[in-house]
Amino acid sequence: MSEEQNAPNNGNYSANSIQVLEGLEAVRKRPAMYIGDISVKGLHHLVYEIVDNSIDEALAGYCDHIEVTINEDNSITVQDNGRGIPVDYHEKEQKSALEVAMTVLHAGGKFDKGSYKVSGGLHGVGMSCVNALSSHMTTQVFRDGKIYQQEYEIGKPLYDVKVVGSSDHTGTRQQFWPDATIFTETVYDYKILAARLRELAYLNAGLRISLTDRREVNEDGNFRSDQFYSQDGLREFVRYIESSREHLTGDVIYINTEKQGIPIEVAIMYNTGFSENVHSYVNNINTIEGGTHLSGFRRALTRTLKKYAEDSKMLEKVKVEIAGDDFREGLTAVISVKVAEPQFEGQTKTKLGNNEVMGAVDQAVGEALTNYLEEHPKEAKIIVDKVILAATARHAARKAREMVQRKSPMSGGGLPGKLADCSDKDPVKCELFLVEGDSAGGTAKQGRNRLYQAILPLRGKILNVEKAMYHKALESDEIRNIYTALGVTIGTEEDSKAANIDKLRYHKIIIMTDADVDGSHIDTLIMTFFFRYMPQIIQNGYLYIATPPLYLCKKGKTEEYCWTDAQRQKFIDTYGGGQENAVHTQRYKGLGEMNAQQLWETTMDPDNRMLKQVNIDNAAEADYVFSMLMGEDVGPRREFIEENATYANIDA
Ligand code: 0RA
Repeated sequence: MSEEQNAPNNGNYSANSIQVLEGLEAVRKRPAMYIGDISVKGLHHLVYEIVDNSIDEALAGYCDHIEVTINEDNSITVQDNGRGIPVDYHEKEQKSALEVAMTVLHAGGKFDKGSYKVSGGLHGVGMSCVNALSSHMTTQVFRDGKIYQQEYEIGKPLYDVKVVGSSDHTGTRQQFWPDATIFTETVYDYKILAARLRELAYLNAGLRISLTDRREVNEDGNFRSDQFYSQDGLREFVRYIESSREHLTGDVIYINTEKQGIPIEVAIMYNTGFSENVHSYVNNINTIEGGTHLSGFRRALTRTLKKYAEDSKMLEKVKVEIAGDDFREGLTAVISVKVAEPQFEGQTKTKLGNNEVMGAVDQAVGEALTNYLEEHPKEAKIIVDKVILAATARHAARKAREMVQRKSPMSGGGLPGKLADCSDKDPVKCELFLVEGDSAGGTAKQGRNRLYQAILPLRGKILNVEKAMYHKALESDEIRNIYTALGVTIGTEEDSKAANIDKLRYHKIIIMTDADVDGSHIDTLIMTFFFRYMPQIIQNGYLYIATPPLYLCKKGKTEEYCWTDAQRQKFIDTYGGGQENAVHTQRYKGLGEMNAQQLWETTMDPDNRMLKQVNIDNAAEADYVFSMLMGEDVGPRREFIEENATYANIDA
């Protein structure tokens, strides 16, 4: 409960409103504390805060459609068809309940609707917080045949709630303009919103969520728009994530039940690949650090499959010991639980701590999986065979790992021969460049600042870990070199594939490749490796991509590096047109065409360079995208690249 709610109410309206303003002032003073950050993430978080309230209304059973619109001016409108925020007079606060909801911090909790609050973790701070961070906000409530309205500026009401019309619908409509004096980024990214809204639709079967972008029309003259709706919930969600992977059996093992008063929904699918992709949610929040629900799931999966394999005598001829991890190779699952009073722990407050959830999920998954295996002996055998194969491969991997560790004793400080290390030893200050090719690697070694910049040249394309067994990955020289250079040990399979991430020797790992399709492919391979093997590196914000220029334009003494065709054209237009003058542009097809000084100036010097930080905005979507990019299917990949590629037109 916030302070102003604890404060005694002396009936003094103005004293009361001053307290309210102080609450919202706190949000404006430290916005990052409330919404994460004031850049892209926080900007999009505003939308989720508003949508969450409508989802609460859907969970309570009164709303089945939410419409999100990005308006021409980058304001956002969220409209739902719920009961509408109550507008009656609030005795304690001496104002309309609507005004309280919009202006009192944490007022959301005041409406006890007996449902599971969607909000949780670090954020979930409610509509008043969005209001405080908006230069303008308009709320309309459709209720009792009327339309009620109130507007605000940086959270302060411009007038009392008033009736502005009549309507036979019910619902709530919110429009807000993120405050440009607070946010460093104010342009919404359609894809970021779409990924989260799609996820929400899967997590809340039967709820229709639409997204429309009114900023531009596409070729057919319509606004870009998507409808997210899932009849089958998580069952469809795993199918979506798995759509580019080769299925092991084609079945989705689906559980939708309630244990000890906790609603539990789980969908499980096996593929022929080698990674484990389990996405877990508590009250619609992605718990990236896992927690008790995930532990319960894993425990039940291991126990049930092991018992089935033993009872059916499938393990008799198997020589190797089967471990927990073997049951999860090629496993994709989504777990969603609703917990009335979730306790979130961990570094990013995305780890569920409630102990009672472990047993509930364990029981639910154990029962359902036992039934499935008994009823589907053919599929059960295929799954157990895969587990046995995984165990066998794991033993081979252990041997390979022991080889690696013997060859390059990490405790003894043995570093890869190709690494040109930096002299500073403070990881916070140090950068490792992963460079495409020995030749560019050589240039980078000359051009770098050797105090804090280390160079590791990589030979062409590194192994696609999406398609390789773990022990194969460990046998690859390039992958071993990356592990060794980073200083992290290759983990045991039991926990994570990168143990002791705290030993990491660089807090900036920068992928530097040619600005062409091959370079991008290498970027993707390296990102896939980190995403699957050391996601902590990405989660901590340590992974970056360098952006070398495409052109050096010269006219007389004027020189300018250009990163896009448009920049180059502008240079030509400014310093004299004509094809002849375009010949004065030097084209860089690869890093190797720059000399050491040029590479330093444009791509490596912290004062001039532009690094793109890699982050996992939405883990389930990233899982889908990586498997699609690295998978067999050409169609969706081409589509994705055509839609997202931004290379200049370089004829190879
Ligand atoms: C509290 C009580 C009732 C509805 C809501 C809150 C509500 C809040 C939001 C926020 C966005 N959309 C919303 N829709 C509903 C129900 C009051 C009643 O009719 O009894």
